[in-house]
Amino acid sequence: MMKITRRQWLAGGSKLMLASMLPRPLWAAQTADSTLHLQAQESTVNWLQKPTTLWSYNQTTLHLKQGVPQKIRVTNNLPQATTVHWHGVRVANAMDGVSGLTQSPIQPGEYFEYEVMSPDAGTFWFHSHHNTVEQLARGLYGALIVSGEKEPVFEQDWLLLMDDWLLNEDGQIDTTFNNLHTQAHAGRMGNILSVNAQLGAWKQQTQPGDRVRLRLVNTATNRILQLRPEFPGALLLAKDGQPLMTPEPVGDLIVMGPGERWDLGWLANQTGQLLEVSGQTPLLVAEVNVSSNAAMALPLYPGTMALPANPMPLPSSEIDQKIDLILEGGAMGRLQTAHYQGKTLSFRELVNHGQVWTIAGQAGMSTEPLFRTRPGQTIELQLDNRTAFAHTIHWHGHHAWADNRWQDSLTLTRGQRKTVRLLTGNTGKWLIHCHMIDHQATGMVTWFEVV
Ligand SMILES: [Cu+2]
Repeated sequence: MMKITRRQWLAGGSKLMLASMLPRPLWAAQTADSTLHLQAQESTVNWLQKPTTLWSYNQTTLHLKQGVPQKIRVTNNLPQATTVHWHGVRVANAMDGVSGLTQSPIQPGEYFEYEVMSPDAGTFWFHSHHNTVEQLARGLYGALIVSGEKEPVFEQDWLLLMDDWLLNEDGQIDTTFNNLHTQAHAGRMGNILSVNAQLGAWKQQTQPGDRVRLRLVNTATNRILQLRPEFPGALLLAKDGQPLMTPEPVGDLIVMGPGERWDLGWLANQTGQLLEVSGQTPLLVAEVNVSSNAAMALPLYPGTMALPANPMPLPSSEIDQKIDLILEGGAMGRLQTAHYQGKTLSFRELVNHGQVWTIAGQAGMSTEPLFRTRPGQTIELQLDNRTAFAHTIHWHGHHAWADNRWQDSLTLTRGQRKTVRLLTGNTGKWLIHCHMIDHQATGMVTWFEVV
């Protein structure tokens, strides 16, 4: 190990002094300017009669260029440690932001410098991945828009971050983040729906004939959004940041589990709206008004709206490895036993450890990965939801081919089975977990390793 002598230290010190007296070299200024500074901090919103305190970032939307590395310095101004996960971005593993797996958490008052390079253009988001059950519920997330050079022009490019908040009678974030009974069911549900951190419907105005791109992100901790799009002629352009090969009609309902994204596109010709219909009465989420001189519907040109493909290969039909991803546990799940921290425990014993959900017979993180593989391998994941609840399974740093498209998250209804093909990419340790954060926190999390 190099020993720093007093003389070296003095020499270094005097150089430093000299440097500070000289005019700042241009490259230093450029370096400083190109780093994005993200602060995790307290903030307030005025949704009710008095302010509500949230945890948030100083920037709610980050813009990156496809394929261009971006340094992002995250400074933690919160009273507890944190990390940032770049959801859906095929980052280098050390940048994935998983506390305890890919990095140590950023302590209060400290910072961590991420370098995020997205090979894909599209709609992503970022959020805390440390004590997520509390930090996401308090609002610690933002949108990450990666733009590509060859994307078609849209006169309107809008983003909707939709969230579900649980506020108490004082209008503050309810702090019962870990209620095992709730967690063994569908998870903590909110009593407030926000769109872009505002209460009430999000409204915009556009001209007839404008090409509209609408990026939908479900940032809720546990709630599945059921959205009814009423935008005539609207098409699905991309899922989880990956363009569909051919845009498809949106249909009557878009079901979005926590963390999932959809990009919609249409040619504005009449006023349209987006409703959330999971509750007893539909909630108006968004309204796009088109000035009334649009006399007739305009023809659609799906081809002109198609987003260029990202550098994802077509899925291989040759499977290198098959992995069973059986989801078990929860209320009414009849789980008998599971592995937890190297032991086989009864369901009752698991509950005593705050664990109620399992993936492939294992509750929580294991010391060994679920599987170990090499880059460029096609892994068939056989998802089998043997529980009485829906789950949104998210794989880190990768997309998997499911329902004829690349996705980083997939919602399975109770009892549903689905086979997806994951193409392994960057080396490292990657999580697979339920993005209903209450399920993740109580066992539904595992990992795989690419070496
Ligand atoms: Cu789940």
